Amino acid sequence: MSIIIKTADKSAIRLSEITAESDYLDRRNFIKQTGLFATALWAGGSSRLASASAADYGRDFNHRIKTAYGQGEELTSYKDATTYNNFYEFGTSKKDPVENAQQFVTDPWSITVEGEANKTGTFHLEDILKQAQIEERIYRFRCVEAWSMVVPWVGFSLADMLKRFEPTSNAKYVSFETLYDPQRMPGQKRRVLDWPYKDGLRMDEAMNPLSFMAVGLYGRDMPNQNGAPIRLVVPWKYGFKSIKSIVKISFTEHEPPCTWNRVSPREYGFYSNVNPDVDHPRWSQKSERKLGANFWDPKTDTQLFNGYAEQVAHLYKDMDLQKYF
Ligand SMILES: Nc1nc2c(c(=O)[nH]1)N[C@H]1C(S)=C(S)[C@@H](COP(=O)(O)O)O[C@H]1N2
Ligand SMILES: [Mo]
Repeated sequence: MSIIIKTADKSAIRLSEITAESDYLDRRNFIKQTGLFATALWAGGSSRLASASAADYGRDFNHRIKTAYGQGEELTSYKDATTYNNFYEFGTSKKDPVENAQQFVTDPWSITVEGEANKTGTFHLEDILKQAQIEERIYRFRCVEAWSMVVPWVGFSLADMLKRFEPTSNAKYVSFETLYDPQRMPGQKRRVLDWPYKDGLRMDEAMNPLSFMAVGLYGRDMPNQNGAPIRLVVPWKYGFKSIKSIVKISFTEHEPPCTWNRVSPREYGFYSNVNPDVDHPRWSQKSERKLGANFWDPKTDTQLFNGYAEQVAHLYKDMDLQKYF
């Protein structure tokens, strides 16, 4: 049994060992059988990961902090979350990224920070990681295409990282860019999107405690097809806001250009908060299909802000959600 440390703010526990995928499954069954979501109960397990990928990469997620986020959620299987992907840099069909991204080399990796901040420059990912408090957060994730999943992400608070760059008072937005390198990202040889992929947030959205920089999932290094080595995860917004393989962060005074918003502003708003009452012009957003569900299973109701209203509704209290969608 591992040592359990409870912290005051979010009843976090420190795992002394990597939890293998099988442990997640056990845990899920355990939760199902007992109906208990209590933190301490699922911290155990002594198995090691069969794959040494995290270690190969020089990463150590053994000491990631377990958080209370998503307790009681039924996790999507590792297989579904890593074989059904949107990552147009590696092809436009759901099966393309897992097939085409395997040779993608993400070490070394650096991120350039520019714009309205005191500490701009280019930073090695490993240095950013050294300063980060690595956590695990189980989040729901809802794609604008009306499928969804539940994933245990490994990473750190976006706000904690952004604060270190000391944004100035002019920084009203923050934007992110994916790598542009058609040799390494073969999907970029075709102009299916205006590369590089870009997306951004209002500063107060970025500083919300839910906003997360993910470097792994299921206790493992981020698979290439899921956005290695580092991606954004904004769980109350449609999935396309959660930009992958980030190489640039810019602090700006004005709303930054976002790839899908530029493709079709009436279909993909800048905000793109999950909202069952604002349909996509071509389909309903009232319900979603969970990855791994059978085709005969009933659809799941979509929740306002993907179920995170308590944490984020205040950000939009003076806004018309139909207009600023
Ligand atoms: N750079 C980049 N980031 C991206 C995408 C993309 O095509 N390119 N697709 C987005 C979309 S539409 C979704 S739903 C999620 C999918 O993440 P996943 O493959 O980990 O499920 O990534 C988002 N981030
Ligand atoms: Mo998506």
